Amino acid sequence: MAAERVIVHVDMDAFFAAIEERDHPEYRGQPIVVGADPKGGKGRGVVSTCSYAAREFGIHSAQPISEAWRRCPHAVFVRPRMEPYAAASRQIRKVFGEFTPDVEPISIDEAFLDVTASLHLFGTKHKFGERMHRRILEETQLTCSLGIAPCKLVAKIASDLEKPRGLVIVEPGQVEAFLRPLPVGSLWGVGKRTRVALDALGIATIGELADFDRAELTRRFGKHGEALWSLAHGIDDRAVEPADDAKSVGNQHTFATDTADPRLVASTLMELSEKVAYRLRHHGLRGRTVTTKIRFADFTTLTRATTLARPIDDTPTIYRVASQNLERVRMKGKKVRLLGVTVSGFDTKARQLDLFDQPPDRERDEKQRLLTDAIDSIKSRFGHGALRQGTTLDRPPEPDDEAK
Ligand code: TTP
Ligand code: MG
Repeated sequence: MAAERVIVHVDMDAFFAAIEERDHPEYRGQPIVVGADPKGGKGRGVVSTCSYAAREFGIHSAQPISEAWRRCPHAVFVRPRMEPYAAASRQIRKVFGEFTPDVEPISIDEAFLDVTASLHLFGTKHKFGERMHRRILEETQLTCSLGIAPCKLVAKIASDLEKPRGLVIVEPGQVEAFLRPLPVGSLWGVGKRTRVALDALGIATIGELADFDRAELTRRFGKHGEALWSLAHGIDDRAVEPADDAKSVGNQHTFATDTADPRLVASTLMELSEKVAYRLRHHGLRGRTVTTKIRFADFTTLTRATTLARPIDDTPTIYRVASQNLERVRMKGKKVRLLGVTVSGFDTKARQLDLFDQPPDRERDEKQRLLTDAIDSIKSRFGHGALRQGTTLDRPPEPDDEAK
């Protein structure tokens, strides 16, 4: 039998709100709500997250901001600032790297680590957990919660149990007992429809699912039923897949009709640059290489790449370099079928480099940063169609871009 794996799930506590509290000592201890502008209770949009003090009023992520206002009008309401959140995300990723190279980031504030091979360097699981807490706190002045278990499923559930600053360890022999009392909805792949169907069979908890006849589940739900039965028994072989597998972030767009219109090409390039920049920032990534891909009507495809001295994640720079790449392609009135923009060459030391690089124009950089933050917060609330930085030329909306 294969050796037991040791999987850690790390999730930051009240991530955006904790960063606001850290950066604004005057907010300390007050309920903090990060999200849309409440506009005295008339605001639209939702809560991104809130501090634990605010949760006591029943405020939570994705709740209408107007309801949050109603529940606690004296809370501190702030707009999201993606830049410091992305910076903290990069910092925690760097800390994870001190513990194992097998890190799979799941979102901006959360990751799986496979520490099967490295745990012995840190002693017991408990010592490992305490050290992770301490290192994250030292580097970011933020707290996190940890679940340590033999598989992803259990590690993820465990990290959520004792938030904030939780450390829950589930030993291999305890997995089934740990899972049994939990609602079936805690299992991966159990959405609302499955929950209703299971409920009709009298299955509400993971234990009840585990006790259910396996063949009968398979008969009713096919492969999905069998997978659920396995999960209910704590059988989850999914590997931690390191982020290094993602070496680039790119988007491409196929025109509804092939085009030779330079304005349409330029504005499409701008939209692609903006999507890529947003995704980079969302994942706390910056890259040094910008690649532009162009496919002509006859399907010939060319790529041009430029590598910069500094890693970047902002729309104007990506757009500028992507355009310069395109200028190196002879178009000669040829019709364009597809355009793509990709950023690669991710630099985990991006923040450090910045400290030594004097920006050429601080004021301009600051303005761009504020604009970028504002756009990110609008997009996170209303989706990508909501707002676009303009190229000098406008164009009518196009069909959805295909993400690569
Ligand atoms: P979560 O980890 O789900 O939440 P959290 O870190 O704020 O709180 P917890 O202690 O319960 O983990 O999400 C991480 C960040 O993602 C969160 O701080 C804000 C953002 N987010 C949104 O913008 N909208 C959402 O609906 C959710 C769930 C999160
Ligand atoms: Mg979190």
